Amino acid sequence: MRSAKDFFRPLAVGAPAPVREVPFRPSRMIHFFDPSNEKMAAKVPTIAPKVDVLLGNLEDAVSADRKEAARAGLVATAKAQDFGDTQLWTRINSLDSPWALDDLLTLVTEIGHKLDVVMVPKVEGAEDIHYVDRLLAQLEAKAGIGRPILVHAILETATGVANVEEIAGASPRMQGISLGPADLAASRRMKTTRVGGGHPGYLVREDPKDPGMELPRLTFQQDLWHYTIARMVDACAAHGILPYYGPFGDIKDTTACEDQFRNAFLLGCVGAWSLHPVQIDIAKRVFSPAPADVAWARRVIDAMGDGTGAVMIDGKMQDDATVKQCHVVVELAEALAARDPELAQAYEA
Ligand code: 1VU
Ligand code: MG
Repeated sequence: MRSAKDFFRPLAVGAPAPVREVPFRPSRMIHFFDPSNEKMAAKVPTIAPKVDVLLGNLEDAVSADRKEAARAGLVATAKAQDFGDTQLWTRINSLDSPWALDDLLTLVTEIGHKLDVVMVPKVEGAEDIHYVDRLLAQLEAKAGIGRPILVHAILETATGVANVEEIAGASPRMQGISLGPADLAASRRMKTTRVGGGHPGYLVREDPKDPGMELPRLTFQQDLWHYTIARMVDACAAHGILPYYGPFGDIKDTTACEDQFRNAFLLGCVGAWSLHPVQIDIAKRVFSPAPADVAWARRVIDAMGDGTGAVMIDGKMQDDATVKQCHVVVELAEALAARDPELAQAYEA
């Protein structure tokens, strides 16, 4: 293991110095598109200004015979488009595939100066991040890239979940982690066939009201993903990186998508993936704090003065701990407002 003193040294001669803190840039929705799909790629100029992150997906959902077309399509799209302050990410193929190495070689040398983050699927442990970390440093040096490309891991195997803390802290390049519920369900041998969301069979039933009478008993659907999201959020918070909910596959069920995204937001996630244009506004709505919550948080901060002691506001006790929660809400609102004039107005009203 390298010394802690070396953690912030570049891993290749001529590579940029690693970041010491993950820059917080709004990333409420990571919008996936398939660069080998001409119809989708043609929509990039209109979609890019509406999303915080645009991601050219090279992995699952791109068929094996389209992998090279997707890689070339992403290079062409990135070269043709000025993304303004929208981030450009890519999801490379998994490290056990024959495509991952060429994905990195091509993308970093051709469009590395425009790429903000490389999302790595099926990460199982720190060794996967170390492999990508060293390669990125070599390629950044070769291509003369002046700032480090960050790395985002998808948590989608049981082994990855077991090692989530070491993954989160594996490199100063680590930007964040997304939950990948579909691959994770398969890896765990869960009996679902969905992409995220609940399942009607995963429930708790109320006790019999009157044993022997067979009166109907209420049931409550439970959240299949609570444990993993909470674990991922803790690992990310402990290492100063950002947690995300991943994909919600029932595109037509916009209500359940919003619920899933909101659960993740409330638990600490900063964004989710949008797989279809209809999910962009859902993520934007959910991952931006409500104006009423921002106004309340500001009221608490004002009333708390130096942030210590206890006061009562509208019958609710406020103290050093509630004011910290309010700072989380206000800091997020201010970061989002700096990028989104509509939100800036809503938060000032
Ligand atoms: O109106 P038009 O025909 O011109 O365009 C369609 C369609 O092309 C377009 N569209 C998109 N544009 C940009 N980005 C997208 N992600 C996107 N999705 C669709 O919108 C118009 C309306 O589309 P539609 O409602 O007719 O939907 P389709 O049947 O065309 O496409 C639906 C799917 C789900 C297949 C499509 O949205 C898609 O492929 N999305 C991305 C899927 C993906 O990236 N999956 C991998 C991440 S999830 C994972 O790894 C674990 C499960
Ligand atoms: Mg996956």
